[in-house]
Amino acid sequence: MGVGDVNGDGFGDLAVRGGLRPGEPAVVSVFWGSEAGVGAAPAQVVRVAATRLAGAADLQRDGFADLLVGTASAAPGGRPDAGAVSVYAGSATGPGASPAQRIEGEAAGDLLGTSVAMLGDTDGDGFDDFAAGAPGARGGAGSARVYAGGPGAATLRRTLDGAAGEALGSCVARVGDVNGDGYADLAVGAVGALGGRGRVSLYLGGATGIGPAAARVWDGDAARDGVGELVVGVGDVNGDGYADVAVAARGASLGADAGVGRVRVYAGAPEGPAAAPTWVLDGVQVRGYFGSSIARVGGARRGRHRAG
Ligand SMILES: [Ca+2]
Ligand SMILES: [Ca+2]
Ligand SMILES: [Ca+2]
Ligand SMILES: [Ca+2]
Repeated sequence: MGVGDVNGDGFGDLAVRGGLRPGEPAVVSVFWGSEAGVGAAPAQVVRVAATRLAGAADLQRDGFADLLVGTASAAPGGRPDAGAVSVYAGSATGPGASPAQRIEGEAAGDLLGTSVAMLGDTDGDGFDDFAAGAPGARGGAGSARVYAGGPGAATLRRTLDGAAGEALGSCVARVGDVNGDGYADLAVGAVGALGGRGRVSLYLGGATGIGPAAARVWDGDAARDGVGELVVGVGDVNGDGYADVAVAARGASLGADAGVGRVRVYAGAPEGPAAAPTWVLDGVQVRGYFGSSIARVGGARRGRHRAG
C-alpha cells in the first residue's frame, strides 16, 4: 500500500505486509520510491505481528509520513488478544525499527488494532489524526477510538462505544471530507449490529474533532451480508468536490443467488451523504463475493473543496 513519503525525499513510498503464520511475526517491508520508481529491495524491514496497516498521513507535521500497525492478537501485559496499535514515525532514514508510540488494549479480548486508519485532519489544528477499532471491547459491544496527532505522542480524543453484540470497530475508514467543511470525517463498521445485518456509522469532524454521535447510519439488509466489514473512502468519484464513500456487502444475495455481493456508494454533499446510496454496484457471479476489496483509483482533484 502507498504510505506517503516516509523518508521525506519527495517521492511516495510503499509498505508491503507479508503473510501471517500463527506464532510468528509478520514482516512489513518498506520500499523507497524514487525517480526510477520503487526499489527492488526493501529499504527497511520491520518484524511485527501486524494485522492491519495504514499510512499516508503526518501525525507530527514534521514532513515525514508515518505508519500505523494494528496487531489485534497482541497480548500486552499478559492480556490475551487485548491488541495494540503502534505508530512508526517517518524520518530521514525511514520509520525506524521500533515504534515511536504503542497503544495497548485495556482488557483481554479487546482486539484493539483489528482496524486502523489515518483520517487526515479531523479538528483543523494542522495535525493528521487516526482511528483504531477494538471490536471485542466491553464483551463484544466494541469501540472505535480517535487519536489526535500533535508535536509529541498522539492523544486519545474520542471513544465511540457500540451496543451489546455490535462489534463496533470491525472496520474504521478514512473517508476524507464528505460534507466539504474542511474537517476530515470517519466511517466505522459494526458487523454484529442488528443481529448480524451489520451497520456502518458516519461521524463528522469539526473544531473539536470527531463528534460523539453518528451523523448517518447505513444498515445491512440481511445477516451475513457482511456490512461493516469494509468501508472505503473512494475519493471524489463524481468530481463535485465532496468525498464519496463505498460500503461493501460482499455476502449480499441477489434474488436466489447467494453471495453475489454488492457495493453501495454514497455521494458526499454539503449536508453529508444521504441515507440512500447514490450508486449501487452488483456482482455478477454466485458466491463471487463482489466487494471483498475496493481500491481508490487516483485522479485529479477538482472542485471547490479538497475531497481527500
Ligand atoms: Ca511524521
Ligand atoms: Ca488534527
Ligand atoms: Ca467534514
Ligand atoms: Ca463527490
